[in-house]
Amino acid sequence: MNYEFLKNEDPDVYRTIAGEQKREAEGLELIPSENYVSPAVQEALGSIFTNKYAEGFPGKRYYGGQRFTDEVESLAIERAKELFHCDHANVQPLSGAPANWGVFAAWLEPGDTVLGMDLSHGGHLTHGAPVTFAAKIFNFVRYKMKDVETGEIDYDELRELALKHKPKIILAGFSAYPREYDYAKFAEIANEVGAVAMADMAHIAGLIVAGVAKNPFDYGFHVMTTTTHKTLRGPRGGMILSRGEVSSPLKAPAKTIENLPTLIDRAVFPGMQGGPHMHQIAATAVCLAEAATPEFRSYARQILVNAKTLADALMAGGAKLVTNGTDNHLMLVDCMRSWGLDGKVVEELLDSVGITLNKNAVPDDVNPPFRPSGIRLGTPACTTRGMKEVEMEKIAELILQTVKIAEGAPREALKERSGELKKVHSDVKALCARFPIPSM
Ligand code: DSN
Repeated sequence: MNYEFLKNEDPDVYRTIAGEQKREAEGLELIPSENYVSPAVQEALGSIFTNKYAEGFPGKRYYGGQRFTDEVESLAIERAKELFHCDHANVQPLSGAPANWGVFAAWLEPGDTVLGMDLSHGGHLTHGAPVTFAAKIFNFVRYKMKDVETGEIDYDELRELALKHKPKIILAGFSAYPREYDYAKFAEIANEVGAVAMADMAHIAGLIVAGVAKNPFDYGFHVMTTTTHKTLRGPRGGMILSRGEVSSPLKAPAKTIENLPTLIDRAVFPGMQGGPHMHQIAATAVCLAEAATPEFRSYARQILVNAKTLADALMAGGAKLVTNGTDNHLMLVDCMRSWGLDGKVVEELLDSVGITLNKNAVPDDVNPPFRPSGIRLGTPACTTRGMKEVEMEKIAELILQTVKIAEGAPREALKERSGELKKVHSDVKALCARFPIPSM
């Protein structure tokens, strides 16, 4: 995009966009929840659909002028249903947290219990972390991994907790868990206690539709939430996918698992949101068509190959990974165990050489969230740029070199070593220059 109007009309905002564009182009993006959209997704997101109010759903709106909004939202819905193998898709949630709220609002009453993964074991903030508003309304009980060396979930504990607490929802999903779930076990336990089996697949939605990660719907799950901007490579947004009877959202159905699709539609609108973001929905439709292509399947396969290569190279260089590796696109390094440095220091150090990732808690972390013991990194974004195994080995080398510069050195001494950091930074820029970002 060349921003010819913005440049003249609002140079201050233009400067920030140009700055971000340069940062993205010259830096290595390893935050596992980030990615680069295609030029077509970006065009749809910047389209005039942003002008339109469209409360309601296709064919059932509260405002006139809906010919094209109906058409584009129906496209997104049908594409999502086909890709995820489900009966219904609500494509209106503004992002992942509202998508999770949509399911809670559809199915729970205040005080009801949800069984979700512990945050420090890889679960997500919106799965009931005590600081969230949801935790004030609902009762969240947490399950964990049985063994942090292998990452296996403690399914016996999960079943005991389910029998004891009688949750209304059993929630499988994560934002920092590098292994596959045993969805069949989750669904079996959910059925035993009459709970809805819900999967929050935000991180791996792209891997699921490409067939390189398991699809929870194939194992009896009832509902799945996701964001659209991570491995799915779409605009910032969310979706709720479900199985069951689809009926008109204009009439309240009985509260049965079979009626989840309609309960979810009513929970999203008018329950929680107003006008859907039609430009975002148009861009979602575009990314879903892209995700159905053979090129996207190769891309998803390469994400996994790259993640394994990067994980192996980091471990070979002495980094200690939680669960000793990865089955998906992300990995978690225990920085305290690896280098005696906390995650915040390592995040900042790597930022200074143009490598972006995020500090993250490790299981049962004794350090506080703002200075946790680990870092989280992943391969979706650099794989979009076309990087492969050889580049992953180079990235591991650059990370290890950077950390070695700081290892054992007091922070003040780092200034004296700025020449070495500058050298790594120029290697990072040289690598990035060979792999342009598609939407720039
Ligand atoms: N913030 C996202 C992540 O980084 O995993 C999840 O919402």
